[in-house]
Amino acid sequence: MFWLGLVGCTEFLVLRIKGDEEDSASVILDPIMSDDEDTDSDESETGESGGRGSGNDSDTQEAEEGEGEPSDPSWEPSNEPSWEPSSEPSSEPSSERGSASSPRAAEYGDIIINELMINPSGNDAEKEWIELWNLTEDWLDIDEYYLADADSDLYTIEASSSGSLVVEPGGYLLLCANDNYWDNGGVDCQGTWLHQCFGSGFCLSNGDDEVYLADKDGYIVDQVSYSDGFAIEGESQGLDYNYASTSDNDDLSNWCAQWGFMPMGDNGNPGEMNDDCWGW
Ligand SMILES: [Ca+2]
Ligand SMILES: [Ca+2]
Ligand SMILES: [Ca+2]
Ligand SMILES: [Ca+2]
Repeated sequence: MFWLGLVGCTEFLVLRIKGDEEDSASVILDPIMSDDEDTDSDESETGESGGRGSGNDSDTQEAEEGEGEPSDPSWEPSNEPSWEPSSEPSSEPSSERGSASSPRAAEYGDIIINELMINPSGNDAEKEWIELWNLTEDWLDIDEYYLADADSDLYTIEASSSGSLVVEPGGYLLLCANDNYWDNGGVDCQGTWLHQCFGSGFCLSNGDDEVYLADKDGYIVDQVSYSDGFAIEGESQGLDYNYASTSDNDDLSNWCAQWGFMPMGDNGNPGEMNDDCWGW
């Protein structure tokens, strides 16, 4: 558990699980005020919190609960979150059909976490990536959405170019630690995150970890939690395309190492349909 962020924080985020994943937008990430553990220092004094100490070069994190959805609701960012979710509803009308000229905001279940390069060969900070898959017949937009985990990771996805976080019906979208094709293993990326395993960025731990995709208001769009041993170095893990749903991707037995050949030598199917885990 990370307690690094405890000191000096007047505010932290809590993952609140309101129901199971079958409920639309069942999970919301909310800021709440802490009135028991915090000191009286103001928010500007939180620089002493975690993220800049030594020992943050490891890509592994302490074991938590193993598989399944996180049941521990406590979430304490290790430094001051730059995230101030609005209480206002999303400006995009959710009932409107997304089109190429007017994509709609992705909601729960619309787009799923479909493939993860957790432990690339070489430098993880340059070569991790996440593939999302749009399961709808609409054009979807995830601009200003978040990547987070149950610990300290929280980061607003950055578009690689204007409008790049719009994805066509049935299309794939690649989020990368580094969008340089020649450095990241040969992946065409539409969005990036700041690779920090401790601190204000986001990373895919090579041990156990969680991946949350949350919308602008902090509502979970999809989440996947994986256990230690899930990642294989140099091979992405992909969801069997026969099990493409927010709930089916919670079951790690529906995932398998991908065997597509990436340009720089690792295995994976970024931007392409995943392998059928049971077809051979
Ligand atoms: Ca990693
Ligand atoms: Ca993480
Ligand atoms: Ca899920
Ligand atoms: Ca893929």
